[in-house]
Amino acid sequence: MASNQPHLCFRSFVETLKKDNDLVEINSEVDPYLEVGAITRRVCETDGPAPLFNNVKGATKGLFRILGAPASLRASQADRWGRVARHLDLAPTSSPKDIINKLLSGAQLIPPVIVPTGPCKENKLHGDAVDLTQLPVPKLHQFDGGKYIQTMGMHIVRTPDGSWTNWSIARAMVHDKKHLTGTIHPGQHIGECFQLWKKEGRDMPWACAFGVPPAAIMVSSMPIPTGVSEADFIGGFVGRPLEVVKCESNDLYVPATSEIVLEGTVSITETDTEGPYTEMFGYVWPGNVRQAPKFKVNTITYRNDAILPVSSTGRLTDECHTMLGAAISAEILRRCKELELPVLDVFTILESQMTWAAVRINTAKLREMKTNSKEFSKLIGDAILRDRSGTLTHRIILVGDDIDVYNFKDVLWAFATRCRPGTDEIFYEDTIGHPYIPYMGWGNGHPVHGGKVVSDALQPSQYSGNRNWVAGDFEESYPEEVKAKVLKNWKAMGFP
Ligand SMILES: Cc1cc2nc3c(=O)[nH]c(=O)nc-3n(C[C@H](O)[C@H](O)[C@H](O)COP(=O)(O)O)c2cc1C
Ligand SMILES: [Mn+2]
Repeated sequence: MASNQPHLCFRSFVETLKKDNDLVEINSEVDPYLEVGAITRRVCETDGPAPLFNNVKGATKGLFRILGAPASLRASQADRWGRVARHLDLAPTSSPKDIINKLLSGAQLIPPVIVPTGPCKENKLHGDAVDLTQLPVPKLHQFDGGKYIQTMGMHIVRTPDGSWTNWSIARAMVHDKKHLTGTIHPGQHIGECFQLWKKEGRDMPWACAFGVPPAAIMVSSMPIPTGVSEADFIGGFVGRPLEVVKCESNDLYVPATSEIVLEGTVSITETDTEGPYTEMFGYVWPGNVRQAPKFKVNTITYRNDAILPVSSTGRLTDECHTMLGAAISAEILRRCKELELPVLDVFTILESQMTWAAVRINTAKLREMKTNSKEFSKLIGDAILRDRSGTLTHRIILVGDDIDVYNFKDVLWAFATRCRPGTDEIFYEDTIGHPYIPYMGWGNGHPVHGGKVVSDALQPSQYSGNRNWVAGDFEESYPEEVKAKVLKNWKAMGFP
């Protein structure tokens, strides 16, 4: 039977949050029309425990309860990233660095194993019983153009030749009884698969699984290389094959413990309206309706008392910032290591709404390279900003060994004081940019190209040899014996 460890089974993950005191069970009736979204949004903005809505207005036949903010942050500094860490079988006190390292720890790819059945097959709806408009799908924000069932589910598609199966997150809303409309960007892997089906002239078989193994949903937001199946990648770092079961209506496989599975096809010809949606950069553009492919749903299977995970995206801090941030940081780091660049750490800065990546340089290695600011900035910029790992990154900040990239105060200090605007920056206007960032899609320049920069916050002395300054802080501006004495007497002097 399917494994029920918390990182491999969403239901166990929910139980673990409860044990961690990181879950609020709401048993009174809550309206999926804006109320679920508003509660979840406020949880994100206050770093509150995850809300489990056990009594969603309109739910019938076990469809469905809702878990909001499944990978947002906790208020306590000690286990701030605990909810994310629980996705990966890590201690709740783990740091973002631990999370990134875990994502990169797989030594090999381990393909999934097919099991005969699993909890996701406990209930099955076919034919007329499939009516998406009858489900209590949340309308998450007031200016959203629809009810978004798909904010934290995993799209499952594969190439027509069956050689590559891609698992990824991309939003989709309910269109009518049997259809969703959802974003399929050409640069995303789901878009690449979609193009192959278009060439074949056949609709794309598709499934969307909700409440998948937490380790799987983390990687579904990770820009791993083209051609690598997320399932195999996940198997690699969890150290065992994931358990999957065959869909009822097509030849795709879904995680056996999934809470809810939609099965069907994506039309290669039909589109309809999608959006607007309140996005990860913290904005919605009312009236911004786009055309998007239609996803036909012909079968629904689900666990008893199913739970739909939901991300109420917007300003800090939700799953788009935590999960996607860790996933992108990991991929950029992997890319730098692959190219043997002298990079120690990478972190996409939450406070920049994930548009900046701080890259910490091993300055001893940098000096051996006998390079300079312009040359080195270009080397790093070309490696990241032109790669799929850096699609979302619009500013790279290069910092020295003395800066902790996980600490925004450190990064901003270096950026503000060591990077001379213009002189210490190189700009990219020919890369792919992210159109959802306001200065891109609704700004003064090209909406999709460029708008990227490498800001070098290394001092010239870090390239050439000797660090010639001392930081004006407690750590560096006092001798060891004075610091030791101050720390020893701290509480006795009356400081908390
Ligand atoms: C909560 C959440 C929502 C996301 N929504 C979208 C989306 O609507 N569209 C999109 O293209 N990517 C979205 N992403 C980012 C993709 O999942 C990410 O770029 C991933 O690498 C895509 O998979 P791929 O690498 O297989 O193409 C979202 C990520 C998260 C964590
Ligand atoms: Mn992929």
